[in-house]
Amino acid sequence: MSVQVRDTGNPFKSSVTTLIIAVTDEDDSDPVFQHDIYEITVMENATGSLNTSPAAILAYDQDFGINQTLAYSLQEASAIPTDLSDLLDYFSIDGQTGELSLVRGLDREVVHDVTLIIKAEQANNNVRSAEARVYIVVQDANDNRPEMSASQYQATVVENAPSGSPVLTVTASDKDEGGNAMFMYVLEPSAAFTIDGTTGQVTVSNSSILDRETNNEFTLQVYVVETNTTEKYRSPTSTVLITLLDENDNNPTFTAEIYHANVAQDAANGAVLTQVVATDPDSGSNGEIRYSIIFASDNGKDKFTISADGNITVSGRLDANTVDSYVLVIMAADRGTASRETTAVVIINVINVNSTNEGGTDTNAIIIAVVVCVVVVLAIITTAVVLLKRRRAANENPEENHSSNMELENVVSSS
Ligand SMILES: [Ca+2]
Ligand SMILES: [Ca+2]
Ligand SMILES: [Ca+2]
Ligand SMILES: [Ca+2]
Repeated sequence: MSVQVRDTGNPFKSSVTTLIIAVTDEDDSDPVFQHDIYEITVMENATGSLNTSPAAILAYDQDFGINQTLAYSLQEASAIPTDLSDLLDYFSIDGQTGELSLVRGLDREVVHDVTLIIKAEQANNNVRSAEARVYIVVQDANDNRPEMSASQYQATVVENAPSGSPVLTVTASDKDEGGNAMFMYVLEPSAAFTIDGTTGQVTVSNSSILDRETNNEFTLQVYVVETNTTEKYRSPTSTVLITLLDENDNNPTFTAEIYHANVAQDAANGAVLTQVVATDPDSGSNGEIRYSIIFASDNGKDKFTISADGNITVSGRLDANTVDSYVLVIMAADRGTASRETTAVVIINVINVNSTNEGGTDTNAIIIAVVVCVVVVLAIITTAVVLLKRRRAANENPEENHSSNMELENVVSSS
């Protein structure tokens, strides 16, 4: 600045000179960061130097001269969604340059947004300091395989269910994010069932294979595979066990179309004539069989009864002289809600035991008696003829009389 000096005379005399004042700085200001907030985007699992935005971390001292040296340090770290207790240890900052680094890789599935508070303080006076924030966004890497929600699934579906019928829905997940977490469902084998690759819903794809009587259980494999990644990671395979529920789709079947039986007319009530058997491959009540006599010839319905196990028994008086055979129509019906049935014929011959057998005995006796009589008569006639012939011969030749008489005696005694 200019300094003038003058005397008090009139007019005065003066002189001007330049005065230079040197101002010595006093440490009266804190340091300051160039930016209050720095931002960083870093890949999951990456380590090394971090590039901050909008510029490299830098603080400066607002004083000049002796107070310029600053030291950088990390103060605090917090994260979303998980606040790791050792989060600060993942980072380091160069005390002199302020360069920020990751010394351990971050797991995005654990922390994906980190906030750091950094500090710059004067090397000679740590009371003089400044703070700034660093926001770090962790970007996803495809470091997780998708996983099924269970290792085994079970479901039931009624046999013959039409194609498209829903059976069950399986689920899976991938801890990664975005395209790294996209996958599709795969079901193997896919002959009878199919899976919606997007929703995991399993439906019937071929109803004709769903015959419980042929195969009542299907064991399938299900897994998911990534669709948007280069790795195409696959989940472990889970099992899908599908059990078919029965539908009443089979008629009972008799072991024969026609059964034959004989019964003595004097058979007691309850006597078993024969057993008819029908089978039904359905399960439960759909395969339980009831037998009934739905028709009997000659009003014979009351004369016979069929039991729960198919035994046909006598339940009325039989008389072969009146009716010597009956035709029964037997029905086997299952107990399904929509009952199915089938029929068979039983032909029953009634045998007249008493009269037939006793009559036979009488006839035989008569026949034997007649035969004996005929034989005796024939023997007498033959003997007589022989005697007559020999007597005539003796009259013609008397020497042979003695022997002839002897023979005659023998013949008579033998007869
Ligand atoms: Ca993944
Ligand atoms: Ca990941
Ligand atoms: Ca049935
Ligand atoms: Ca069935």
